[in-house]
Amino acid sequence: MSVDSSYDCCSAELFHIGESTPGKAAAKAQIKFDQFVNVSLNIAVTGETGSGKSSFVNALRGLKDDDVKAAPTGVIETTKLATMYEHPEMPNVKIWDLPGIGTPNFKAKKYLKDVKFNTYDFFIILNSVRFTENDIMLAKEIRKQKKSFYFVRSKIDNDISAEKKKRGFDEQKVLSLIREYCQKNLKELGDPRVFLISSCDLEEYDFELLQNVLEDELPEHKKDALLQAWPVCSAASLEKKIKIFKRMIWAVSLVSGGIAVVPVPGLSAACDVGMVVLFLTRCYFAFGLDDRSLTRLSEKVNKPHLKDLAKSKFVTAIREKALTRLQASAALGTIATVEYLLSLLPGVGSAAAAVLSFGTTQYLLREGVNDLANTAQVIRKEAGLASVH
Ligand SMILES: Nc1nc2c(ncn2[C@@H]2O[C@H](COP(=O)(O)OP(=O)(O)OP(=O)(O)O)[C@@H](O)[C@H]2O)c(=O)[nH]1
Ligand SMILES: [Mg+2]
Repeated sequence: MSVDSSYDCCSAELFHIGESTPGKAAAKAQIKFDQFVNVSLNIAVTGETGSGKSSFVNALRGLKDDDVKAAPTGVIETTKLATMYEHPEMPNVKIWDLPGIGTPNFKAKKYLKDVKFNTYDFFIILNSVRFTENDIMLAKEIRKQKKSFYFVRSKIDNDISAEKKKRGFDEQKVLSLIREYCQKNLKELGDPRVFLISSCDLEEYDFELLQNVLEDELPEHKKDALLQAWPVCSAASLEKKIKIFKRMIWAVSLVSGGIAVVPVPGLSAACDVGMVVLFLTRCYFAFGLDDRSLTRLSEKVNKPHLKDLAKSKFVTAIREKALTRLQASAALGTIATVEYLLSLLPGVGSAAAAVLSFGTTQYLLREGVNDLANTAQVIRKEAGLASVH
């Protein structure tokens, strides 16, 4: 693979994105990249007291309830104020644990005002039994405020393990019954969908379906934020993540690729090497290759050796060289880190890092994303989880 640093190497890309000059293309790429790492996504999790809100917030953040940074959960832990939890690795994604709505004199309008409803992109309304008058009142009020809501019937694993003990147990039948029962309560809202979920096991039930529906309904620029942060819950969800990272390679390469960038006012000026490192590090976390995700997966499938598979060139480099706390900050990447990453590639001199060319950056990112993607796929396979057919 040639790593030509000249202008010409990206003319095909310029044509592809419909820009006439490198400067304009780079400015467009910079906006794309800035959106990719910085667009805010605020998810509100609400519902009755004890319905599993805090556990769901933790699950969305890839945390177990007993992790240090987890939202407190338990039979007597009650969330009384709206509490914001940043996604641990993607701070632009914020998940809000809202107070329970269980009181008898619940007033939806006041509740929404108190929790500052305008902060959120959408609401998830949880219930672990059946949806009640309060849930319905809240949904109506959310609709009035022109926001979206999604009903989640939580703790499905409890229902399944209770039903399993009965003779003639049929999981699909049980799930259909729960779904119908919940939907019957929600008729007056026009038959909204109900997602059956267990925060203890995101690979099961409707968690992936919820991801797909959110993806369909979110505005375009918010989708990538959702896809990066949403826990890997199926082979298809991993594939989607791989795709969005591959799709961004052109933008990162253009901006950090030695082309004079027209300054875009108001955008964070992520420096060249910072972008490269930030991008690959995000990819590493999004694919679930970090220690915490791998430990969680190993425990779930009872295969302690899974971590031994996360030792490819780039996975090791990213794990060792940094980079546990991700901010869209130029300070994050150092020339030394990028030089180190480049040294993993055959045919690229380390001095190249001082001025990254378009070709070099694209080569580095392609190799990096492929290496991380392959490793994540191999680990899924070894874990015995379903793969894409
Ligand atoms: N089996 C199972 N238990 C769950 C699940 N989600 C939550 N729980 C348990 O249900 C209990 C209540 O969960 P929380 O997440 O604290 O509920 P909450 O809605 O935040 O409660 P409040 O803050 O008091 O309103 C805890 O003991 C959780 O461990 C789940 O999906 N499956
Ligand atoms: Mg709580």
